Amino acid sequence: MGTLLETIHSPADLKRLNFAQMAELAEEIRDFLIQTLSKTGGHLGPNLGVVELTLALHTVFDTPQDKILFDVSHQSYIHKILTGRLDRFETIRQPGGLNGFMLRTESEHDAYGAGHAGTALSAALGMAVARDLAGGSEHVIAVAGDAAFTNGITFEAMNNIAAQTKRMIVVLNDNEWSIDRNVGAIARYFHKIVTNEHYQNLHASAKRIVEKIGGKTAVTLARRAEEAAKSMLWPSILFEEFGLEYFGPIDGHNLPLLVESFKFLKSANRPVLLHVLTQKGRGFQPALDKQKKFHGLGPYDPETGHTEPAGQPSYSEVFANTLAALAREDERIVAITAAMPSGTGLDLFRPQFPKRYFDVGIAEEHAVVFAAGMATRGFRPVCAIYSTFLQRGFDPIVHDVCLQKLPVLFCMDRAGLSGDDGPTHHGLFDISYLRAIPEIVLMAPKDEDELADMMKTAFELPGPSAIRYPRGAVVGVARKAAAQAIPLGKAEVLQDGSDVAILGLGTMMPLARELAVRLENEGYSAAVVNPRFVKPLDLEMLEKYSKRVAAFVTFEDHAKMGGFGSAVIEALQEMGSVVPVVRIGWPDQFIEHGKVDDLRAKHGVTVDEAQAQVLPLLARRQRPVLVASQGLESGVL
Ligand SMILES: Cc1ncc(C[n+]2csc(CCOP(=O)(O)OP(=O)(O)O)c2C)c(N)n1
Repeated sequence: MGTLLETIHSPADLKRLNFAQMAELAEEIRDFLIQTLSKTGGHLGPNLGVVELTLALHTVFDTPQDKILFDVSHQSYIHKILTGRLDRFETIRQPGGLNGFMLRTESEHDAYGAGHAGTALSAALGMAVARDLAGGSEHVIAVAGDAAFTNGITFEAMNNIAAQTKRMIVVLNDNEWSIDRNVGAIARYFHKIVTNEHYQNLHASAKRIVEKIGGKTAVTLARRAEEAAKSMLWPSILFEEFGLEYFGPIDGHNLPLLVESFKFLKSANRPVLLHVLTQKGRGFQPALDKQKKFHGLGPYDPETGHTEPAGQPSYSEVFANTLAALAREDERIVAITAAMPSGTGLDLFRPQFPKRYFDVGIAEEHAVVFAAGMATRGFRPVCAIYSTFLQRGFDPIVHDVCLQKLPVLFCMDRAGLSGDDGPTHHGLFDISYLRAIPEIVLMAPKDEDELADMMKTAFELPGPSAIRYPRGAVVGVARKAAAQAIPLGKAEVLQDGSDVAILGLGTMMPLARELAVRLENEGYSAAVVNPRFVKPLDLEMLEKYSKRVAAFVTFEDHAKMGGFGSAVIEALQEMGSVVPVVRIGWPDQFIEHGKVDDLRAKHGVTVDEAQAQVLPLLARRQRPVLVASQGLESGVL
C-alpha cells in the first residue's frame, strides 16, 4: 500500500492534499484496487474508471452531511476507501466483511443502499425534496452510469426533478459500457454529444488551459480550471428539456477540472447534470482489453488478469445452447435480455440468431411487456432475466403476460442464494411472487439435462411459464442428444418409501438424497421426489404419500415464506391431510453476503436441520415389529 493512501482516514484528510498529491493518490488507489480485488474478486473495471471522479466529489462535498448516491453502487469502492473503510477493505465481499455495494448500515457516509440499477436519481430527488421541506442546506448528488439512463426509473425521476427541487446535482458517468456495450437510442445520443465537433474543440481548449497552468499556484490553477469548466457548457437538448442544466462533457480523469466543475455546480440554483467521460478499467490493461470480463469477476492474476478456467459449463451456457438448438427448429422463438447478454449466456445465442436477439437495456419491466407484445403476434419470446431483477417485472408478468395467457417463457438465472453479492442479488423470492399468479407454470430442474427438457416443455405450453435455475456450474450429468418434453405437473419419484417423503426442489436434490440415506440408516423408509413443478403441483403424488408417510420434508433454495414448502402445505391442507411438513429454506429475513455453504449452515438450510426436525416426527411412528403369531405388523399412525 502506498504512503499517501495510508494517511487517508476520512474525507477531511483528502481535502488537505494538493492536485499533484491527489494524482499520486489516484494511482495508489488503482494499484491497491488491482491487488486487493485480485484476491477477493469484485467490480474492478467500474471502480478503476471512477477514481478521480470520487476523489473530486469527496474533495468538494462533505459527507455525511452532503449525500452522494451511486446508482447500482458497484462503483462505490473508492468511496468506501475514502470514508474510513480502508483498513477493512480487504474483507470486501468476504464473509462478515464489507459489502460490495453501498449499505446504510455499513457507514454513515453511505447515504443510500443499492444493487439494482436506476434508483439513484429518484432516491436523490426524495432526499433533495426532504431537505427543502426541512429547510436544510446539504447537497445531494446522484452519480449514475450511462446504462442507468436506459432504465425507466431514471427517466421517471428526470420527469419530476425540475418540478420538485431547485437544488440537485446529477453526474452522468459515461464510459459507453453497461456490462456489455450500452445499447439503444440513449447510448447513441451520448455518443453523438461526445463526438460532436464543437465539443471536441471546446474539449481541446479546456485541456490546453489545464495543461498550461500545470506547475502554477493552486489559486491560479483553480481559477483557470473554473474557466475551463464553465467553457465546457454545451447545451444538450434532452436534459435541458427535462429542466436539468447540462454541463459537459468533461474529462472524468482530469482532477482539477472535476474539482472546479463541482465547486462551480455547488452554487447552482437549478438542478444540474454534469456529463463526465470516464474509461472503465483505466490503469489496468487486461481490464481495458476485456471490458465485459472485468466489469465484475472472481480472483485473477494481478499482473496478467488471467482467471482460472471454469471446469463444468454453467447453467447459463446450457440454457443458451439449448435455446439455440430449439430456435433452430422453431422460428417463432426469440430471446430477450435486459442488459445481461453475457450473464445470462445469451451472447452465445446472439451470433447465431442476430435478428431474433434483443438487448433492451436495463429495462426489465419493458422487457416483459415487449415480450408480451411479440407473443400476441405468434412469437415465442424468452425473457432471460435473473431472479432478483425479474422482481422489477412483477406487474407486467401479472397484467400483460399471465392475464392475457401469453406464451412467454421466463428463464430465471441466479435463482437461489447468490453468495458474495449479498441481499440485493439473492434470488430468494421468485417462487413466492410467481406462484400466486394464475396461468403460469413454474418449474425447477434438478440438473442441466432437465433444464433442457423443461425449456422444451415450456415451448409446447399454450401459456406463460418460468424456469428457475441457479448461478454457477451444472451438476455434470449425461445429456440426452435432444431435449424431451416432460408431462405437465408430474413429479419424478426417484425412490419410493413409506415413512417419510423428501421433496428436493431443483438443485436441492443432493440434500434430499443425503437426508434419505441418513434416515434409512435410522431404519426409516424414505421416498425421494424431484417435484419438477412448483406450479401446478403434482397433487396425485402428494395425496399418495399423504396417506402413507408420517412426515414430508421439502428442500428449496428460496425463502420459506410463500415458497415451495408453503405450496405443499397449502395443497395438503386443501386435501384434508394433517401430515406435518418440515420446510427447509431461507428464513424470513434478508440474508447477508457470504459463501453459500457458510450461509446455509448459519441459517439452517442444511440436512442436519432437516434431520433434527423430522426425526421427532418419525419417532412417533412405531417401526415395524415382528409379532410371532401374526407375522409382520406395524403400528403406523
Ligand atoms: C435492475 C438491474 N438490472 C440489471 C443489473 C445488472 N447490472 C449491474 S451493473 C450493470 C451495468 C451498469 O452500467 P453503468 O450504469 O453504465 O455503470 P458502469 O458499470 O459502466 O460504471 C448492470 C446491467 C442491475 N444491477 N440492476
